[in-house]
Amino acid sequence: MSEEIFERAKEAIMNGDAEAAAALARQGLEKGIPGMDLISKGFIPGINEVGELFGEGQLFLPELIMSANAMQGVIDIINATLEVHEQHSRGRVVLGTVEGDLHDIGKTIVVSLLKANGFEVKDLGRDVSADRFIREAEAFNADVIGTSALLTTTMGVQKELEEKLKEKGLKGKYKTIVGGAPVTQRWAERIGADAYAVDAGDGVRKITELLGK
Ligand code: B1M
Repeated sequence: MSEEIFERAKEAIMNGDAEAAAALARQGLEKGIPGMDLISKGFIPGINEVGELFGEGQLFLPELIMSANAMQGVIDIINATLEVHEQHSRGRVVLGTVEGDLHDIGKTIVVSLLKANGFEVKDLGRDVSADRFIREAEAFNADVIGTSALLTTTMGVQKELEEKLKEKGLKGKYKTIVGGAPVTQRWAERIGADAYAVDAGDGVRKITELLGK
């Protein structure tokens, strides 16, 4: 049963059918399928396939936008079901998508999962400059700065952040974690980030490790 819902969820995103995607998200939740499973096993494979077809020139921007909108609707529905644990903060994180980059679907999933796991998170949204990450971390008294980059052309902002933290003598004060489809462990090591996460669950694990909790 779950497999069928995952397959239909993938198709709904590929068809850019926001209504069908929302209905499947609700149906899956009603059947007791965990929200994160619906996202990672159904909807994400759909948007990844769309990305591949777009990259190959088989889909065009309007279709990409329709699929992205359908994905956003589903994320909103599933986020609303995640329980937020606010009693004992496990750490303070500022997180955003880097400057020049408007891809925020993955970042929003990471934010939700962190909150659901007891972290205090300030979501800076998208198109966030290295300077602003630092200003916000200072103001929020953050432990961790998390950056998401989806374009090979915007990954450089993650490097710029490391450089600016060093320049300002703040490198040891905040732990940094990087993510996003083109980002790798190797990139994290190259720029001197403290951690890399492949997906939202890995983000929670890595931040927990960084804070020694
Ligand atoms: Co665009 N886009 N897009 N896009 N888009 C990609 C990234 C692309 C790979 C598609 C392709 O060509 N195959 C390509 C980039 C190529 C490259 O850089 N070499 C691309 C392009 C070219 C573009 C435009 C330039 C297209 C144009 O205008 N001609 C344009 C750029 C706009 C801009 O940013 N300035 C553009 C626009 C868009 C939309 C607006 C239509 C839409 C985004 C809507 C939105 O986000 N609100 C969009 C989409 C949807 C995609 C794809 C298809 C899907 C991205 C996504 O949401 N994935 C994408 C192809 C792909 O990545 N497969 C593509 C699902 C999401 C859950 O995954 O974001 O990877 P992801 O997040 C994951 C992990 O990476 C990780 O956890 C998340 C959950 O598992 N993670 C972290 C992410 N951040 C993390 C941070 C952490 C930890 C983990 O800690 C800090």
